[in-house]
Amino acid sequence: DIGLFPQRNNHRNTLDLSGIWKFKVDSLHVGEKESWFNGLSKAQSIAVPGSYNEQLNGIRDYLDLVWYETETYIPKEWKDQNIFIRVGSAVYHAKVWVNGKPVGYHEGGHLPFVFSVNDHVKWNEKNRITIQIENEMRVDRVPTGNSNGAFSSFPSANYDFFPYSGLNRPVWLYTTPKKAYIKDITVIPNYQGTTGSLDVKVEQVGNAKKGTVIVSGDGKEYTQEITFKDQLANAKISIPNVKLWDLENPFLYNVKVVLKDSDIIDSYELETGIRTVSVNNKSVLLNGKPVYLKGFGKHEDFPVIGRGQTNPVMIKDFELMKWTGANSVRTSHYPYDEEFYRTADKIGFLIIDEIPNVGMFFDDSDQNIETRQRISSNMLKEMYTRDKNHPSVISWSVANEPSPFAKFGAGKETDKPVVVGKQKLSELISIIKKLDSTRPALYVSVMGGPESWLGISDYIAMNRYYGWYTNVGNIKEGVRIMKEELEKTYAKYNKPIIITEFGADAQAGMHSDQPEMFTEEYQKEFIKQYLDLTDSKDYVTGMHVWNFADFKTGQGIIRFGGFNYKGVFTRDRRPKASAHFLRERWNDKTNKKNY
Ligand code: E9O
Repeated sequence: DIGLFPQRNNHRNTLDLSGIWKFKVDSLHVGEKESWFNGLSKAQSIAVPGSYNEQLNGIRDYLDLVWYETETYIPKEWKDQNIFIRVGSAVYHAKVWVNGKPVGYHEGGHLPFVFSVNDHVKWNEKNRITIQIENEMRVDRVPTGNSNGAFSSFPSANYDFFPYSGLNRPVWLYTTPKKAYIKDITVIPNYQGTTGSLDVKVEQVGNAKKGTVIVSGDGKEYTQEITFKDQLANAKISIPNVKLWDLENPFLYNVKVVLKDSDIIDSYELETGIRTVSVNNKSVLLNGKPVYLKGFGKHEDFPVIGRGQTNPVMIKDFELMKWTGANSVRTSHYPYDEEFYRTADKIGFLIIDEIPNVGMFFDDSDQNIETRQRISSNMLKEMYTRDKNHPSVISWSVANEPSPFAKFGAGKETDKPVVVGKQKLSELISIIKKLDSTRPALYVSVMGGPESWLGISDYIAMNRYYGWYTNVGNIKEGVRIMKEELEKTYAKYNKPIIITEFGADAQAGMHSDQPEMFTEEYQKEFIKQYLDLTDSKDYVTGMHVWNFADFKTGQGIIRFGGFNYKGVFTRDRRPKASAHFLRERWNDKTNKKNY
């Protein structure tokens, strides 16, 4: 379960457990036998949120069992409330105990999970919260590790970003009313002419008869009474002279849901925008108008903190993206912290939201393929539930760079991994589209992968590096091949195309008169020539540079110092030449792509 984002109001309360926790490595797997959930002895101190890898000495590459513990009093005012624990993200597998009693477990990083703890809390004394986590690199996980795949690295993963582990996001306790409470709210925006509408679906736990939905924000209030049947109720709110959510004016409406019998039992508020997203044969459309997606693939990545939630860095990254003239971002390669989406809603930024399904392959045992598929579809449901009400989210990505084979390659149309892969990816796309008919869905393709897969996306997403990983050192030849592939793909599918990754490593401060690999000049030239090419193609609906900033990788021979240097900013967010170049290019109003 995910639950609505914790909220404090007259009927609900929250307690953010961020701070210094106890921490202990359990490399011998004795913790459960020795009942470490009854109290960690000889523990170290560690900050939550934050990846553990770089906080403490000697455990950078340690991905096996670890234990976290904190203690807290629970306010006596919470006595007649439901109490839940919510973990923002635990990478990868987590088990939770409260006062020594198991309350649940969860598989998969980067998505929140919630357990009821009503039966286990104590009053007038401290409550012990224990979380056991492990992040082993295994082939039956998403993303996969130890697959003997294309990336030869240590730790051995089928992707390059460092497998930062632990409690990367805050842990909360929160309450809801006992009698009945709002479990979920789904808001579907639309408009006709100048009249906006919000379809509000409310799900409760309990037996409240009635409720109210109140929409406000433009100085007026639109109210509708709702009646529950089987714990579900619907409102359809009509808003005259609607203020649409768009990039220039990301207008947000406040949606308040109230649950009541004779008295008010519960309430919950969220902010959302009214906008539509669609696709024609050339563009992604926001409110019916083509939008050219300028931006980046990113990572949640910062020295020492690792993948830990850091709001100052998150805000800074949006500032820098805006500084370059970008309007969009893909949450490569996992859903980001929830504050990221709340900020994008407010500032008017577009998000392609991606599950942690990176480097998937299909030349494996049926059992592993099925296991990973089950985990991926769960992740899709969890991401949808968490992020569905954000106007900033314009598309769902079900996978990054899946390949029929662990070692890349397209294979033949009839090869089993090609057939099975296409079927599994199509299934993921149909799962998310069944949940959400209001947003396009796609998977992000790797260069050299099967052409026959490309058409399953609503718009085609390509990661391409001709002139870097192939045609090494030869940008001109790389761009020629890129051109050929673009033209061929569009002719075949007649769907808009976004290049979701293109870029080159550059060591900040390394220069050459003629562009040469790893210099700032080469990176800039690579990006420039790709943009020059795609500016002339009206069906290219977006260009996302890989990457926004340099980021930590595992160790490998193409990762000097343990980093991927494809950032247009350094890891400490200083611009390289290409960041300045993009700023000029993407702010140039005479360029017809900058609509
Ligand atoms: C995924 C991203 O997370 N795409 C990779 C990025 C990279 O820089 C990585 O950081 O390595 C590029 C994949 C390129 C695959 C090349 C295959 C060549 C076969 C023809």
